[in-house]
Amino acid sequence: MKATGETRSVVATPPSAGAIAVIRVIGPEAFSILQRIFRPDARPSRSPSDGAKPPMDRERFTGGRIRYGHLHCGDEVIDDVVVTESRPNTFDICTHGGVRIVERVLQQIDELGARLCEGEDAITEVWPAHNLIEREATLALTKAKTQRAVTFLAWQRQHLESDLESVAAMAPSDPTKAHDQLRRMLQRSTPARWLTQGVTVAIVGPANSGKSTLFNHLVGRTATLVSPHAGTTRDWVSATIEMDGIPLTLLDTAGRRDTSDHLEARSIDGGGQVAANADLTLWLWDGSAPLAQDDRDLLTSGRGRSTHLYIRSKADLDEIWNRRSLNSADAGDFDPPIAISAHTGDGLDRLKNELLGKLGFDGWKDRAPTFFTERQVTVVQRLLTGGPTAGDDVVAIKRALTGL
Ligand SMILES: Nc1nc2c(ncn2[C@@H]2O[C@H](COP(=O)(O)OP(=O)(O)OP(=O)(O)O)[C@@H](O)[C@H]2O)c(=O)[nH]1
Ligand SMILES: [Mg+2]
Repeated sequence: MKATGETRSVVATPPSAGAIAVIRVIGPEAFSILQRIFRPDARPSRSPSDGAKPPMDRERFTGGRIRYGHLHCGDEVIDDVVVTESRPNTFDICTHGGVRIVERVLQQIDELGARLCEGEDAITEVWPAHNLIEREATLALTKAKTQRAVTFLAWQRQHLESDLESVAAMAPSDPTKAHDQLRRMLQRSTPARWLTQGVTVAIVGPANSGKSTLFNHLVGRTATLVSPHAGTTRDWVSATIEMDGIPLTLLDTAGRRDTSDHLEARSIDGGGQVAANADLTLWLWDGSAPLAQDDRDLLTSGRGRSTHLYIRSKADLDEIWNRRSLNSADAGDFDPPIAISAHTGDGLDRLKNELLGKLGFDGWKDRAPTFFTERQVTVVQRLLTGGPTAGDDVVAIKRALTGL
């Protein structure tokens, strides 16, 4: 992070072609740098030091005034620009867009002593944060993939600190209640991470069970091949969709079966590994075909996974098996499979609802206090492990979370 006493620059607009770009110069030397490169003229002069003009007066920027003029690099006029002092010692130079124009201006500013801020520091220079929670929300907002994530993060940015304040205020008189409140905020952190960063859902199951058909249906286009021949999907295929405002990356994998085909065996292994790292797995079995012993073994092995859903596909065809027809040893405590037909659309709404429920979005509120970064979760977990003690604990948590 840059020292705040240092004069620095930041490009507030994306690094690509565009009509305009905004370069911000911040710090004690910002105005003197501007004086050396900017001439507030209607027309370009030969150089900033030519003629008998006195140096530019700071008064020109008082009251948030916007000044039109020319940016000079020695004798050369780089661009015509508008400049304003958006905060004390913070000047926004609005140039014409274009990567090379911006590069040229930055080079000039750099030679005069302003160091370029990039990455997260650049974001918080343009969108200042008053505490660590605001900073984390700001950074997450710039990467938000859906409107729902924006609603959630904007709310946390505005309210989470004051909610923590209320919990800290209640803690001395009722530490148990304060700790319970923090635990509730903690419980929501996993869905929060999925909402803000995205969740990965893999579709796995025996060959020919309809995985790719379901994948295409959820993605809303033909993104992967479907055919009546078992073993169609080889490489795993991924596509990112938005499901109820949750950014969701779907993975279609090669169907599992015994095969002597070396390439197919590698596809099955590779797909299995990708699926093992997914946040949630959809296990898909063809309800219109008899279950082979391998399929039963797969069903059993899937049982241990914490986040999965069982699906019985091709529900528009005659049902050959269902949960009741599995023998009791196999069936055990299986969640009942969700019957779907990707051809008729039956069961797909239920599948989406159950999927969102499994991810923790049943009764979810975007506008409720939630810890939404790994740092926040670690801080709270570490300090909560002591159990409900005096209110000092909660005050310490609030301090650690906000950095105030
Ligand atoms: N009747 C009916 N047929 C379906 C349904 N879903 C898929 N199928 C058919 O089942 C066959 C296999 O579908 P795929 O989606 O390719 O199956 P897969 O599981 O991806 O197969 P592999 O990639 O080989 O593992 C195709 O002929 C599909 O048209 C369904 O809901 N109803
Ligand atoms: Mg397939």
